[in-house]
Amino acid sequence: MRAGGGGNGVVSFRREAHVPKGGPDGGDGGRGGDVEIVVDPSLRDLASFRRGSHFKALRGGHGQGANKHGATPERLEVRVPPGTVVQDPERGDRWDLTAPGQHAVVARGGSGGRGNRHFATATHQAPRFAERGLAGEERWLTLELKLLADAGLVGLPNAGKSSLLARLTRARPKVADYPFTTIEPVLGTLERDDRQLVLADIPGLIEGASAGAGLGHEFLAHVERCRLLVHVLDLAPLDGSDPVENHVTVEAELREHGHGLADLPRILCLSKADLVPPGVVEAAVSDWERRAAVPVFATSAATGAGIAELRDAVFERVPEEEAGPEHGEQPATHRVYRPGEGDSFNVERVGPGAFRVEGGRIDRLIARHDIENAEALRYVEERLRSLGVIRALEAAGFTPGDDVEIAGVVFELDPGSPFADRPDIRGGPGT
Ligand SMILES: Nc1nc2c(ncn2[C@@H]2O[C@H](COP(=O)(O)OP(=O)(O)OP(=O)(O)O)[C@@H](O)[C@H]2O)c(=O)[nH]1
Ligand SMILES: [Mg+2]
Repeated sequence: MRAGGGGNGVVSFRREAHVPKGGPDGGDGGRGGDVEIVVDPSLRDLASFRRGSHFKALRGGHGQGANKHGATPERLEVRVPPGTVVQDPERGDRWDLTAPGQHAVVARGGSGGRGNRHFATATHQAPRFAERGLAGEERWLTLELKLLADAGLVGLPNAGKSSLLARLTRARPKVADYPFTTIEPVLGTLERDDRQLVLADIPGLIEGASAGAGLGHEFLAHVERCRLLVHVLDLAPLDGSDPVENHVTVEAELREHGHGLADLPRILCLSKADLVPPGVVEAAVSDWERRAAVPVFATSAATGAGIAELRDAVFERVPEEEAGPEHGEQPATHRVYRPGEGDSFNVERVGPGAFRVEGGRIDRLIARHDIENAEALRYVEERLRSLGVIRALEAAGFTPGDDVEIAGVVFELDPGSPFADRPDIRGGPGT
């Protein structure tokens, strides 16, 4: 994400037929455009970011004569689906964007430079320099989509998860008698008179899913936000595998994945009950109640048996959400980063007759000015003096004419006697 740079201020003088010697009227540059991330509820995935991952806001317009300000462009909006977690791995910033319309400015436009009229003083009425605009903020961000589901269906491939989702909600996920039918998470809404819950069906988990095997790995992240997991266990797997071992496999993957999955409340759902004699189902339910120490339901997506009970249990077990600020307030919490904020600076001697000055404010001062321009350089020297930099340099052994490096620019600094011809500047630090 790159915000726009600020426009430059300009050098201009008034020219009118009846004004023989017009004063400076160079306008200021406009601010660069910000980059803002906005939650768009019509989006479902981050696929568009595969096509393009560079986002650049427009730069601010340059100032013009007759005190005309440069234009400030519109901010660049980058749209993401609800549930996107935006992170800056380098600076550690993190925005959790869950509600439609939530937004966060992730890169600030650079400020515009001031036009020459700002530098006119009583004795220096025709300044021939102006400030340059500052670069916009630039950063790489990681986007991760975590579904916003209240409850998640987890289990081995073919356990009957999608069939349950289709029974419980209006969602119509693909159902088939082979593993990995579901290759992308599917959401459905559980309806009750007073309440709705979102139920997620994720691809089947296999051993090693938490370490990347199968399709389960990247989807386990989707159930991190859930407040309840429904573990779907096939009572009579076609492949003849043992339900007890299958249960262990899935629970182990949830634990391995971390992120609190193992601690989420559980419901165990014994699926495909119609394929097993009723007496066996009853025995299995009480066995599992003892073994797993969680609520157990036997269901059949084919006949509908046990579905209403499962639905009620899900409603009962998903805690009511307390209306956090996250859902009412629109702006996402974010920290604004300003490059080099703070006025402090460091002076360091880097060799004989050579010094380096470091500090955000000092860097910006240099970035703003063309020090090839003698007038601009003199202005910079005055600012360095009033900010206390010259005094600090002198304390470090600097003598006029030595080389000074600031923000990668090396120049001969010769503040000389700057105030000899500038009686308007007096009394700054160091004088
Ligand atoms: N008889 C019967 N068959 C079922 C039932 N539930 C699911 N099935 C069958 O089991 C097979 C797998 O069902 P799915 O719902 O696709 O299973 P899944 O857990 O979503 O599978 P993956 O998406 O591959 O992980 C399909 O052939 C379903 O028709 C049930 O309650 N009774
Ligand atoms: Mg499925």
